[in-house]
Amino acid sequence: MPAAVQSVLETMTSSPSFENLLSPTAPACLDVDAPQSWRRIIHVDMDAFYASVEQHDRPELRGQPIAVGRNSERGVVATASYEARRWGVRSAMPARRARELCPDLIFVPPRMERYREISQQVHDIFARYTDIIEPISIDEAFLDVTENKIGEPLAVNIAKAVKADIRRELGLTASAGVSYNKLLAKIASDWRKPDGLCTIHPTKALEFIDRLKVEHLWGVGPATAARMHKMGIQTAEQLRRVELPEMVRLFGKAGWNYWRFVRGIDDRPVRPFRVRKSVGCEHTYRADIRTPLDLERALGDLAEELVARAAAKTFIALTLTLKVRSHNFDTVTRSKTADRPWLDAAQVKEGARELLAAVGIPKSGIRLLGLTLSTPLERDARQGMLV
Ligand code: TTP
Ligand code: MG
Ligand code: MG
Repeated sequence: MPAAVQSVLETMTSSPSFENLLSPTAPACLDVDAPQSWRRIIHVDMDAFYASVEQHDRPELRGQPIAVGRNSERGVVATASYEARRWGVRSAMPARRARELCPDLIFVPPRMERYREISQQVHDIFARYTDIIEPISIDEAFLDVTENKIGEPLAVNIAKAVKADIRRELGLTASAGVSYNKLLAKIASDWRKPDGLCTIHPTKALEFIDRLKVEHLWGVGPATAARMHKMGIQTAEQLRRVELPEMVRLFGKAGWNYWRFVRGIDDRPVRPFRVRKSVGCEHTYRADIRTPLDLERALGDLAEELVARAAAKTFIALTLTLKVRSHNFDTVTRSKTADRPWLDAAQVKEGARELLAAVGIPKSGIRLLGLTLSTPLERDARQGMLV
């Protein structure tokens, strides 16, 4: 990091008065057209996520250069521990190249289910502080804590509390960025990794932005960055000198965003995605179920209903739970987690039959049957995998 940027950051993060400026009455110096009330946004991203989970679960891997991925000819590194990064090992690198860079590299096969489980636990920690949580991937999310559940006015204190909970309860580290918009919170979380906490003060935002390289800006990929470099533009400050009509002419709609970003303006809201944990249905029968034929029919109907409800909510999950209440009100549940999701009624019915066989059919008759799906696949996981 250039010394100048470092010094700006030091000033920002050590400024005790910063958080008090995050108030609706703070001067709206950044958006001249639409004065904004400062929001308090935190971006949290887990450090070397898959690798850290492996090192946590397997103490013998701690302090070692590890790569999560398959050590095969066509294998690719999903992520590397910070020890391996010192050797230049990076995400998306072919395993063969990683082995060349770091001959002692230890490859660990991925365990997606475990990472999803931890991801959910991290999410549960966020939810102690706010319901406005926008998951971005398996290991990161935005939190809007302008209003929060613990009535804490200082966003940085919430970021500290989240990091401390993650460390204490999960034995993992996360980095957090705090600012008044998503763009800056995201850049800030990346700034001091691992175990970082960086705050970007609204009144220092432009000073901070000026020193960013254009590739740090949201939406500027390698191709756009290369175009900007050709035009002699390396930093956000240089990009700020390009007038709006020219920016739009050059980069279309994205140009409008760049024009705003380099002025510290980003009013995209944190869009909460309520994580549904289960979908279920149950039925109390007017007459107790006593015959195998009635039981077959009841299970079939319930399975159909469950699949339809889950489909309506676009809910996809791995665990099926059966609930059985007998005539004399004894209630038993049994679950089964499959390695592929429960998607069709025949499959659900078959699973329910197996669970019922494990529970045993109550001799007094069945008063109630219920089926529930849980252990959801996360959003991105369903589009090919969260990451
Ligand atoms: P990142 O948050 O990008 O990376 P990271 O958590 O491993 O490391 P950092 O400390 O820099 O945040 O991605 C989260 C997880 O997503 C990562 O642990 C593994 C997975 N992943 C891939 O499988 N392939 C990829 O190309 C990347 C970038 C990530
Ligand atoms: Mg990460
Ligand atoms: Mg991430």
